[in-house]
Amino acid sequence: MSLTLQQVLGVLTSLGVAMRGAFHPGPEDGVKGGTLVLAGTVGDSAWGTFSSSPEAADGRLDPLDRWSRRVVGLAAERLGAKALYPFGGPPHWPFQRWGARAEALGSSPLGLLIHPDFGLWHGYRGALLFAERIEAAPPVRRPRPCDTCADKPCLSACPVDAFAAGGFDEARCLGHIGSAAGAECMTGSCRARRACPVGAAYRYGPEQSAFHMNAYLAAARRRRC
Ligand code: B12
Repeated sequence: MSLTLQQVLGVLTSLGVAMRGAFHPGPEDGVKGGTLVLAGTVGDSAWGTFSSSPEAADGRLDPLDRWSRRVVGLAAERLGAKALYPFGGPPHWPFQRWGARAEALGSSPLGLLIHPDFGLWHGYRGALLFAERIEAAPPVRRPRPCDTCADKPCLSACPVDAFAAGGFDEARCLGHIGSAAGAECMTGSCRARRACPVGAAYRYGPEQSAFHMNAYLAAARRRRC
């Protein structure tokens, strides 16, 4: 009997990961296979499961990436798929491009993908690549919220104008969040991201925000060493 998307959803949900859409990759998607299913998070959907995991408590580096490898890896094993991850590069798998193929996502001025309901508060923990073609309807296209957002508060909320030049000035951001003045960005999450009115109900809480911001800062410092 052939696999259904409902079965994939069942396995991912049982492991605490959200299914973030599926599509049939073509040559432009950089992978060969019949179906790619994305796995990730929406708001705090996996926060409880992750924060009570052994990886979160063992004090070793990159707990969320190691948790993702275990959980998405287990799903792949159970379903006969190959697991791919958003981290571990470069080179990086094009998760944002895949995400936009799989769900009603659009680009935002911050470089993060925006969802009409979840806003900027979502991410990816892995993908399952299946050799077979699993029945998957294309995502229902919805208007991109940024197109009707006149004020674009995301572009003016950063205290050090890291988005002023039309891209993301990472050095500016890091200089600020690594200093005492950046404490609010660390615990309250990126102020530019928070300024977006879309998906406010999905905003990360202080613990989750601090975790992600610390992970980002620590990874950036390691890259520089
Ligand atoms: C390298 C990287 C970074 C770099 C550079 C990011 C950049 N802006 O260029 C640094 C370290 C700065 C970074 C920071 C952050 N990142 Co980052 N990052 C990545 C990573 C690992 C690879 C991206 C890449 O180079 N892909 C290779 C290209 C070829 O893939 P692609 O999908 O086809 O790339 C497309 C997009 O880049 C897009 N694109 C290019 N320019 C622009 C501009 C706009 C406006 C948009 C919308 C898209 C876009 O077009 C490309 C071609 O289709 C991805 C994970 C992944 N594997 O995708 C996460 C990822 C993009 N990051 C993510 C996040 C959450 C962050 C942070 C918020 C971290 C945090 N604090 O929590 C910050 C925010 C920075 C910002 N505002 O841009 C999420 C984004 C989720 C989402 N909602 O879209 C991802 C997908 C990781 C994940 N596990 O979910 N990141």
